[in-house]
Amino acid sequence: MSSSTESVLDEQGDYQWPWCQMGHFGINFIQSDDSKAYVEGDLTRAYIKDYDLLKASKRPKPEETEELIQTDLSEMSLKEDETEALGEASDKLLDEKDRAFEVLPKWSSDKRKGKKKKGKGRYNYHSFKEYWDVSCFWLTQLTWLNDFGEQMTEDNRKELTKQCDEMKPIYPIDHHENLLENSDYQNVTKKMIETNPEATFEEIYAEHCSIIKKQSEIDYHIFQTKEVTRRCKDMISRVKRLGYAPGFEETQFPAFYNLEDHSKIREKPVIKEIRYTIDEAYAKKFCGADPRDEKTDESTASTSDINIQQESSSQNNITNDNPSEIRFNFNPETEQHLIASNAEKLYANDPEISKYYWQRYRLFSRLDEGIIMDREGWFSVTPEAIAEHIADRVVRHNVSVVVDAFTGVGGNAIQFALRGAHVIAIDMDPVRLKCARENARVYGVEDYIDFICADFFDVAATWTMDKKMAPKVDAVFLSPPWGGPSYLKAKEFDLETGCCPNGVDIFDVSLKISPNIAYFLPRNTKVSQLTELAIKAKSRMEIEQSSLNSKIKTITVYYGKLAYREKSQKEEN
Ligand code: MGP
Ligand code: SAH
Repeated sequence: MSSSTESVLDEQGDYQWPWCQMGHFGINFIQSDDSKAYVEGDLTRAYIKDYDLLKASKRPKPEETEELIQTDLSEMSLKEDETEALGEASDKLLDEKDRAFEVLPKWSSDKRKGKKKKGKGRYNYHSFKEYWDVSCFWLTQLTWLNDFGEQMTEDNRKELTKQCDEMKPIYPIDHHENLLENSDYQNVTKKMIETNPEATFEEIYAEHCSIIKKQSEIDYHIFQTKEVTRRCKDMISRVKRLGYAPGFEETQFPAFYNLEDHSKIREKPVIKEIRYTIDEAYAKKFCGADPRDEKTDESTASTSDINIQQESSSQNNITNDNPSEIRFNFNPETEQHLIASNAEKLYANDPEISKYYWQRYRLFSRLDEGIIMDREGWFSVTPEAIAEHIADRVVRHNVSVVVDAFTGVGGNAIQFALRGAHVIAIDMDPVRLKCARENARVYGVEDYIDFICADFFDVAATWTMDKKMAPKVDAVFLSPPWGGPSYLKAKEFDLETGCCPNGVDIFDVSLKISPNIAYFLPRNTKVSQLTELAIKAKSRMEIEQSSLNSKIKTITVYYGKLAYREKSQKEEN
């Protein structure tokens, strides 16, 4: 696919299912070693529907349960006691009446350029320089007028008052809102005049400007800290309204740490600056609809603390300790418990699994043609429509070889292969890998998939140590175990402790194989952790929610070239 075709497709979000970009963010971080990092990304959603497959699964519940989610500058004069304080020097200055005005730089209407920013609300200045450019005339002249206006002629005083009025920035920082009431901005050159009565107006004016600038810079930074903290909190509440689990902690916001304090060990990257846009229309549409609070659209949803992996191993009566005993051929006589279409009876007393049976065709539309699954396969296989969408997204980026590092029963591997990719399918569980191969046969794509029964960490280590052993990999897909169906019990899913193996370690190892990673994760995974992965990958990111029949089921996080990029951004690079 040519890159121009690719950008057109991506720009449209021209996927099989309706897709939208709900938000965009850019965050500057300071990491634990004081280094800086920038992460840019998008929050998106794919609206996938599979009502037909759900219907065919003969759900016992009625259809309705599907529709769930879902400064008047009046003349200023020095007060009497302040005028006295200026002492003899002031008297001398009074003789030279208009020098207090003439020393000022010539005003021209050009200086207004860049001052007015259109739009409502606050303007987010990018730097002190930007703020100073917009406000220096007003800050220096108004304070000068306040300190020396009495020594000007009536006309000049009026003229300067008018200019100051016109040059007031639309969005002054809080400290400058009532500038002349702020003691930090009154009689700023008093000390200089007292210690150097011979000082000329030129010298006094230069000192005046320098002091005003220094004070403004201090106040600007205090203001910025408050602003960035406010923006952090605001972004987090909006992200929550979209159904994500933000995962950021207050200690990561500027108001809660001291940037200068290098002695403090920071455990997590802290936010220096944050910018975002969130589409309010989407935020409103799903306002208050935390998908985790919603009822399920499945029949007998329940959760349990049972250690699913142990159960699975005992049920299959196979351990991974002795790979030489593994038999990869499926025997329908002796392994009837794996046949998916027979599972109703097998799992009749196992509500955790029977709920998946009652949505079985959404897992594999060709389930009755010989699909096989073990217990863990049932609750961890990616629903077919979601797997189709992910495959479409991954393969369209000139991806011909995909590593499916946690293949399971093959839900994703099959869809990558169906879209023409060559798949390297890895799983350390021989029974599940056997299921994957059998299922790939049902879909006619077994020849496009290499099955490797091994620990992904071992495979990755082999490929990393010996480059000759390593295939050319275009993308890595990750769908590790989430610790069983109880992953939704916690408000926020922790990538490090929730995934087994550790989800951060999995990502680190995958990065050594390819920068292009699609990470399939629980919908309540902490956005903060996903952002930290993007810092490591030095890549942009996209967190895509898979909405299945209006319910957010899962998220897929794309890194590297798999992440959404607007056409204009593509052209820039
Ligand atoms: P789910 O637990 O069935 O959520 O998982 P749902 O349907 O929202 O449940 P409810 O009780 O809130 O109604 C949804 C999907 O996530 C499953 O169909 C799987 O595709 C995927 N999934 C679930 N688990 C527990 C795992 C897992 O451990 N690993 C992987 N890779 N996918 C999983
Ligand atoms: N996407 C799959 C489901 C994956 S479930 C599908 O659609 O079917 C997660 C799988 O990861 C399980 O099958 C489990 O056996 C496997 N797994 C867990 N740890 C692993 C490891 N270290 N290396 C390889 N596979 C692993």
